[in-house]
Amino acid sequence: MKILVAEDDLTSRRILSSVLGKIGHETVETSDGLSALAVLESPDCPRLAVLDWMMPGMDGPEVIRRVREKGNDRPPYIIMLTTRGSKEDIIAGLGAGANDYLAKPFDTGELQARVEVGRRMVELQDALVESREALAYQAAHDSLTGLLNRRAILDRLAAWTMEARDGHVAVGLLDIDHFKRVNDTLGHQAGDEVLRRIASVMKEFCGADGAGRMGGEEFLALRRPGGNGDPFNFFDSLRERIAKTSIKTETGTVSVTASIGVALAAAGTAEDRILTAADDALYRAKNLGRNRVER
Ligand code: GH3
Ligand code: MG
Ligand code: MG
Ligand code: MG
Ligand code: MG
Repeated sequence: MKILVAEDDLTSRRILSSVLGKIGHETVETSDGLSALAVLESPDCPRLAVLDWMMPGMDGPEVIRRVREKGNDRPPYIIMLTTRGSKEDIIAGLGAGANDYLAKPFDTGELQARVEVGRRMVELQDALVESREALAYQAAHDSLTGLLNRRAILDRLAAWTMEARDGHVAVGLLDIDHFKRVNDTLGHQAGDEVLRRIASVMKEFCGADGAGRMGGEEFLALRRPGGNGDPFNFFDSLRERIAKTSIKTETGTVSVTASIGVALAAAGTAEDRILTAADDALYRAKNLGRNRVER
């Protein structure tokens, strides 16, 4: 693990580095508070730091205070080194945001043990951050296709219409035509494969941000304001592209068509009004023979 050693005294700094090196850590050394702060605020910041109390430029507690103020998804674990043994200083150091402290002159075994505690804390924290990120991803994405799920794409629509001000977000509600036949003739697995392929075509057209699965074989495609040309043409080329895509599955090769209902959403338009308008247009597209775009 990479560890910052911030200590102005050369001899102590070298000893710290060598002790930490012996238990397999790589150290970054600085001899003053400001460069310690710069290292701790860098994007590739070490996850663990041993910080001297008294240093030129800025003292240890002030460095810690600034690092904590700034906030960080993965905050460094900081051990304060101090010659002062007084309770007040320990309280001040911990109050500034240190995780632990070690009195100088330090005992090698104790330093290694405290760094080991720090390493465990950092690993625990990283695991928590990762599982939180994984949960957030799962909560926003459809597991079959990897597209945004219904709630996430509708949130995106709301956000884009808010940003649109005087433009419109074009909304295409897309439903695969006679999709039931794919399941009936080639099986459910093949049906799933078709859904994944359609999803990837939609991603290509709308970006991962602008494509979502509403449920079943129904998708939502968004186009931001300011895109070139009529949104109708945009959705019609999506429709055409889908119709031309031949999809290989384990049980056979198939192609499908889709019908799309288009509606325009301006800032302040209620979500259910947009969806109703798109749904009405989709209904017309189905009634007029499918494989078409209506608005
Ligand atoms: P229409 O042109 O009128 O839309 O006809 P359709 O057959 O596409 O529509 P219908 O609503 O009758 O059938 C949709 C089918 O989609 C029924 C359902 O079993 C299937 N389906 C929904 N979700 C999934 C899924 O995740 N995987 C697979 N394989 N099939 C699904
Ligand atoms: Mg010092
Ligand atoms: Mg249907
Ligand atoms: Mg359908
Ligand atoms: Mg449907």
